[in-house]
Amino acid sequence: MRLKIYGTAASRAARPLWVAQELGLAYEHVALPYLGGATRTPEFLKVNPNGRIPVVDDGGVLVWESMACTMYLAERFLGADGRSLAARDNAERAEILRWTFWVVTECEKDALLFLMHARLMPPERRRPLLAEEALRHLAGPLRILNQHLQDRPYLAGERFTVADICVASVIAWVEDAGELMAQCPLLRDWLQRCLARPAFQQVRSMAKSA
Ligand SMILES: N[C@@H](CCC(=O)N[C@@H](CS)C(=O)NCC(=O)O)C(=O)O
Repeated sequence: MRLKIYGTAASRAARPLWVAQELGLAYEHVALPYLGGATRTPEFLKVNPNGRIPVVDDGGVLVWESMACTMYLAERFLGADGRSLAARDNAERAEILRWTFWVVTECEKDALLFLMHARLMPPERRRPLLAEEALRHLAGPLRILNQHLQDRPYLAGERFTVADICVASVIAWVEDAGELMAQCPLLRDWLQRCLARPAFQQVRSMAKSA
């Protein structure tokens, strides 16, 4: 198959997989795990010298970095119904770029700290203070996104775009941080709208069965 997406759905590969599912793309899923050295073999290092997933291979064009993979697919492909997740004008392009860079630089590290230390790591290795501190750091940026959502249902305006996928896939890591979500009700509702989409639900069930 011409299009391949490398990386288990239980990883940042969920981001490009979500785009592929939204658009109904035909792709081969090479569900490499991120533990156990599968991303560090000489063969995979030729695909991504960083030794990380996800990677999109579009007929030999290799894209790594999850947000780059996600935006590449959205720019490159339309859905079968002609639907696009990419920018249709400069105003949408500005929203997609700024919120995607924002979530990676302002939110991802803290969201991941919370996920690891409050949810994923074995209880004896968790450091609850790190998880609490991460949520405190996130409160400021998430209030800004909450405010942005005051007069639009999606990040770029009236329609769902790749910006929603890039941002929701990070904020989903703190989805069940009840107090934080209660402080940002518009963001909480937007996140639920995004995560309820059939394409995301498909990716979530792929992750559960991984
Ligand atoms: N900034 C990178 C981070 C990629 C990353 O850390 N991927 C993890 C899985 S979510 C991985 O491949 N870990 C395996 C390793 O580092 O050996 C991106 O967004 O793609």
